[in-house]
Amino acid sequence: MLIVTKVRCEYKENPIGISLVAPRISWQLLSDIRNCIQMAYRIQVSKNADFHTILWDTGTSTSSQSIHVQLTGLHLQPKLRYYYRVKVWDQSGAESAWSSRAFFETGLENPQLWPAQWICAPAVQDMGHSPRMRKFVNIDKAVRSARIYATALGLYELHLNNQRVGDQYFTPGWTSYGKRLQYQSYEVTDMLKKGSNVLGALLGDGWYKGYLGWKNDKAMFGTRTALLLELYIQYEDGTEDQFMSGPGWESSISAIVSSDIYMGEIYDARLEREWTDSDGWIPADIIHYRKDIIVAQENVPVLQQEQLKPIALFQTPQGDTVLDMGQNMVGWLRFAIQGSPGQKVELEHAEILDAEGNFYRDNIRNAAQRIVYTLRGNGLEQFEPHFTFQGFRYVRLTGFSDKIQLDHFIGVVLHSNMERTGHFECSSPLVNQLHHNILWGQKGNFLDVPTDCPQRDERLGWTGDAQMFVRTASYLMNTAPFFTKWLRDLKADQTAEGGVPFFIPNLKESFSSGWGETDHSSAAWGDAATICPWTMYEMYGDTLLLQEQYESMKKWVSYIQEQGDNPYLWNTGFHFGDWLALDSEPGSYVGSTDIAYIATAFYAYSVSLTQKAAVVLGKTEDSEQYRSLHTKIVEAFQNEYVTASGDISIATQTAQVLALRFGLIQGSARERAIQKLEELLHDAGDHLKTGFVGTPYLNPVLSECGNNKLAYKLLFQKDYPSWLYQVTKGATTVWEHWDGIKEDGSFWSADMNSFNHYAYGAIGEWLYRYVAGIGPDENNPGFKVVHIHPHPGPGLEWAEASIKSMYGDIISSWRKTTDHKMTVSISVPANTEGVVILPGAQRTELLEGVIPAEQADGVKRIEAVEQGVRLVLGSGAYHFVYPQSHT
Ligand code: RAM
Repeated sequence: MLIVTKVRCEYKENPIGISLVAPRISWQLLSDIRNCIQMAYRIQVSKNADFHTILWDTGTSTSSQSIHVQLTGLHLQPKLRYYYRVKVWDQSGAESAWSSRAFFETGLENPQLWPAQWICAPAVQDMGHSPRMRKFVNIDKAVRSARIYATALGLYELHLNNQRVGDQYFTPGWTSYGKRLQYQSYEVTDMLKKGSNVLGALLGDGWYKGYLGWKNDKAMFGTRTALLLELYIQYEDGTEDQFMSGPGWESSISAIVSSDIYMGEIYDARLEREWTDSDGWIPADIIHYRKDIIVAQENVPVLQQEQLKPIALFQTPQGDTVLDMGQNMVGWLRFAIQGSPGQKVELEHAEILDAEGNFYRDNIRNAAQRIVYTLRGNGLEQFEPHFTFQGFRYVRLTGFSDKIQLDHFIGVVLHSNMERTGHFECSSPLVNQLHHNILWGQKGNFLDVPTDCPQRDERLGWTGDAQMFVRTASYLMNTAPFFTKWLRDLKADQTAEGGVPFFIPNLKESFSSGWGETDHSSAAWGDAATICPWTMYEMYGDTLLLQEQYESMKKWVSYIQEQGDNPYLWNTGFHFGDWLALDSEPGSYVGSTDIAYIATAFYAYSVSLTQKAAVVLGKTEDSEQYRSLHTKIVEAFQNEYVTASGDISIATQTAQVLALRFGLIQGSARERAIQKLEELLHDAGDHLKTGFVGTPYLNPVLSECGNNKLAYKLLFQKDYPSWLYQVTKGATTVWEHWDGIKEDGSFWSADMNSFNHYAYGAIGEWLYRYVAGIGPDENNPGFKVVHIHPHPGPGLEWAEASIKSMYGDIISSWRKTTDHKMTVSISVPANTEGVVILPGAQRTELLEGVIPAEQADGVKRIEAVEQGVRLVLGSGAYHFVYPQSHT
């Protein structure tokens, strides 16, 4: 059986409102035979769901390509639904049936020329309330189809005939608002009725106008919220109608007294009114604001993803009533309550309790994270906020009656709707908890923008953090649309010289972070410009994104080249260094690894990635230039930092790790660095001292350089500093500091102590890529070739991981059995090839199932290598067994 499944358009299932750029189609093959390779595909596109008339047909196209097939031949019309289906042939000649029908729908022809007008409600805004905007729409014919296209300055929530439109939150999303603004598309056919319809929108301040940054600043992007909307209707009789924001719209106050991302929401339910209510409406103001920056939605939307029940309600020693969600989460609390009209309840959110068990929110700084709700008082009422989110595990309740019912509270988890792709489990419950914490770090911090943390008055798209975590994130979830949008913002926000702001989207020019002179371009932070697109390329085979970002990558490296007098060293300017490393004086933010060393190492790395991108994109001249630039940087690096005896002159763990990971030293210098790293770790009692920059690469370097056992040792340390230290302290997400809670129970200073900061969660990549052993192939990206090389080590009896790749599910699972055998189960998706290393195996003793591996169906090559046996496998599921030797 050959089946085509998971047919997607631009990574998405049946997207609506895509831009008019020819979309890319991807699919997966399922086959019950091993070694299945696609020989040909055929795609048909039709305007009809039954494919009655075919608009476009590729015919039988001889190709093994099954991801990102771009429909370049198709001339797209706006506002139109296109159905498509795929069939394939494999190398045995088998032909699949057509895939199930999928569709994509185009959005506006030219959103920059949107005929609708921006409307706003200045009087309501002056009162601080979230405005309501509305318009009555009369319909006297049968509707065949209806869409709303909408965006806002600020945030918006649409309502049609008293029902919320769509399931997305925090629309239009956070982009570099001055330069790019997304619009969303909604199918509303079934929400309309004959006669009078009321179309409404709530507006919130959001990132655009609310508090942002840690300096109590507001209105980073603008001072007024506004709406831009078009309702587009096609009637059964073939005629069309459009209703635009503009004249005829009205505004009034809503029950949202104030709403702010950091501060929370104040809501007075007594002010709730029907959308059809006749009181207090005044004409909306029409304003002029640019439209040339409007683009179709790029990212996956933020949705409600999960619901958590609180695990306890308790009184603190100080007498506070506190709910415990059992998980540091991001979203909000939905609650039901009954009481008297005008009764006020308050919910404050915090991540942690202090050593005495009291509610502790000092580390949240100025982000109030407070919900104040005034009751209507007519029976059971339910509330959840609109334009704010909280990062919390504990909620302090005030004003509730004595009889609080736990089941009246639900934790609603919100984040970008990325497909969960990675699963990992092993024989250590503590490591499994660490994996859980990493995953929750991603859930909490991938709310439209990759943020450093989701709770205090920061929540910014720090480039360094994103760069450190992007590989792990892309194992755990499909991050391609998420990073596509963010990288476009990075590109848009890059300075004319190519500098990269500390966070993306950048804040207004007058905002000064206080770090450095320029607020942009720290090494290891700005390198997000090269590392993130390259990671997307490796993990998803996204050449188009690489092409799109290529200029930005080039600009970043040429920015570096222009710094200082020596074009091959980066030894000028401000850098965050090995942020929060433990090898300088206690309490310092910056580790002791020389910042120019780090900067030059990343410079070399970014140039090497840009060079690789040039090769992929066929830019031969560029590639040659970057190759020679890279050689010169490496030379300069060695001259500057490698002593005559072959040692790296900077004797820190991070210094060794970077040189090894980025291939900056060879031969005996490399051997010495491996040795030195081991020594430095031993000197620290087999503990790490690395910060944000060194940590992500530490364990991969150890496993790569023949020191896998030491990597395991570090993993299994439970005392400070280590990954499991925080796990044993009860962490449910990853901490910003190795000692967020110190051994004596006290906290790192409150001014910067997040308990949900994913940077150190970058160890996740090591769990997938080394422990379980699943890695991409940069020459055959998107897992077209799957590398599987498990690295068993002391302390684990078994480990297994799976990844839903673009081609299908990859599995690697190993187990040491009690009778001293090693079993390794592997799954290689159809239309890909596996390159497998079975550590410690002997070719002659290796079985696949019960037969010698050499004879097994699907095994294309088998050879003895230093680490064990190397196999090249066709697709399929395999089960290898061999005697455990030195594993
Ligand atoms: C902190 C952020 C972030 C880090 C920067 C340098 O404020 O939380 O994690 O990248 O500093």
